Amino acid sequence: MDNSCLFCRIVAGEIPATVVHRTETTVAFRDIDPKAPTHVLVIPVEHHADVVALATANPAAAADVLAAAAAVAEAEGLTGDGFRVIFNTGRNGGQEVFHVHAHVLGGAPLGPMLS
Ligand code: IU
Repeated sequence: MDNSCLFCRIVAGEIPATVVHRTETTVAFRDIDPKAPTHVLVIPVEHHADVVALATANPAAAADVLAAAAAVAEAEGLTGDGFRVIFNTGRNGGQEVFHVHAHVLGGAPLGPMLS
């Protein structure tokens, strides 16, 4: 755990979040500033800055994040009409929190990716 990392502190229960799914290796919680009717962040318990660092250091944990994202989409009723999973990565990718997270977005048509 990195004490200076907001998402590590959410995992530890030190900062409140609306957790919707949890496994031994992942936590999923609602984004505080939702960009779609459903907007959930899925993170690994283990701290890695971004998806490249995660996939390099612990590919099994990366797979766990994807499985958790799919489980969240199913639980939120998104799989019928579809949804979007995004890993913003680095400065050009618009990443603001440097504990890797998958955005799971859905509940309405999201439009083209780059609009
Ligand atoms: P990004 O991919 O790093 O840009 O996304 C960070 C997300 O984390 C963004 O959608 C924020 O609204 C969200 N978030 C949050 O859910 N809880 C927080 O305490 C903070 C950011 I700070």
